[in-house]
Amino acid sequence: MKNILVIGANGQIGTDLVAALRQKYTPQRVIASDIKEPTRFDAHFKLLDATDKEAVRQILIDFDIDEVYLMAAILSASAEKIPDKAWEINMKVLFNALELSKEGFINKLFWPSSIAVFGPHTPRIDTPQYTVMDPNTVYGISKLAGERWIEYYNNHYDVDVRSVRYPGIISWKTLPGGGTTDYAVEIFHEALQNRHYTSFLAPHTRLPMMYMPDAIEATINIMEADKEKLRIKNSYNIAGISFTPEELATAIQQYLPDFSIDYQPDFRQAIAESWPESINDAYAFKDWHWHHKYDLDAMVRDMLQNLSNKYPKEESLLL
Ligand code: AKB
Repeated sequence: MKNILVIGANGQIGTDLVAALRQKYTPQRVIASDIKEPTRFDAHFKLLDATDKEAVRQILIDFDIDEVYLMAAILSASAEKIPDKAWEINMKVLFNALELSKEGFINKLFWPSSIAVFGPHTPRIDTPQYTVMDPNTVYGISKLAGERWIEYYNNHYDVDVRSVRYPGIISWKTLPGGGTTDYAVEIFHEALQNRHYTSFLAPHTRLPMMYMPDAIEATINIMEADKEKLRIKNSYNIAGISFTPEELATAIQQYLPDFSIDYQPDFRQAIAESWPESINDAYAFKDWHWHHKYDLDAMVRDMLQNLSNKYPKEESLLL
C-alpha cells in the first residue's frame, strides 16, 4: 500500500476529505498539502504550490505517493474578478497533475469538476450527463476544458483520472471561498450569530447542492470503483438536494423560529441563473451505485447541531 496526497487540503472540501481519508487509511498514509499553512498543527502536512510541477513531483517521490486528490482551484465568483489568473491557475495545476500521471508518478488522480460546466442553453431541470454545455464563467470554462483534457489523457495515455461534477457543497468545518453557492453555508453562521441573513442570491434561485458527507462519499467511492465499470472518462454528474434561498431559510426557521432573511442579489445572481436547478445522475448510479443520503431537513439539522457548538448556547434552537 502506497500513500495518498491531497492538494488544496485547507479548503472546504479538502479539510473534510483529509479527515475521512485518514480515518480510512491511517493518518500517516495521507499527506495534506496546500499553498497556505494549516491553522492547526498537522504532522503530515507539506506546504505546496501546485502550479510548480517540480515541487509536486518532489512530494510524490519523497512520500511514495500513489493517489492524488487535486482539490486546489479558484471558484466561480472569485474567478470572475481575476479571469486570466484564475484560468492560468486552474489549468496549470491540472496539467501538472496530468503530466505527472503520464510520466508514471501518479497511479490514480481525482480532479473535481462542477455544475459550472453547464450554461444558459443547458436544460436546467434534471440536467443530463450529455447535453448542451456553454459555460459563461471563467471557472466554468476552465472546468469544461479540464473535463475534455482528462478524457483525452484517459483515452490516449495509460493514466487513471477520475472526476465528479460537484454541485454546491454545504459543510460546517471550513467555510467555502469564492463560490456562487457559498450563501448556503454563510446563512447558517449568520442565523446562529445574528438571527438574520442577507442573501446575495434572489429568493427563488434554485441550485443543485449537496451535504459534505455525501460529497466525501462520492469522492472516495469513485476512486475505489472498478475502473472497468467507469464508462464516463470526463466527469460524472452527481445529484444531491436542490433548493432555493427561501426554502433553505424556511427549513432553518423550523429550528430557529426568530431567524429572518432578506435579499440583495449581486453579480453572483447571473452566474447562478446560468447553472442547472437539478441534476440527473443516472450514470453515476448505474456505474458505481452512487446515491446521496442527506435531504434538506437532515442537512439543516446536522449543520445547526454542529455549528451550535461553535457559537454560544442557543436558547431558541429547537433541535
Ligand atoms: C461555486 O459556487 O463556484 C462552486 C461550484 C458549484 O463549483 N461551489
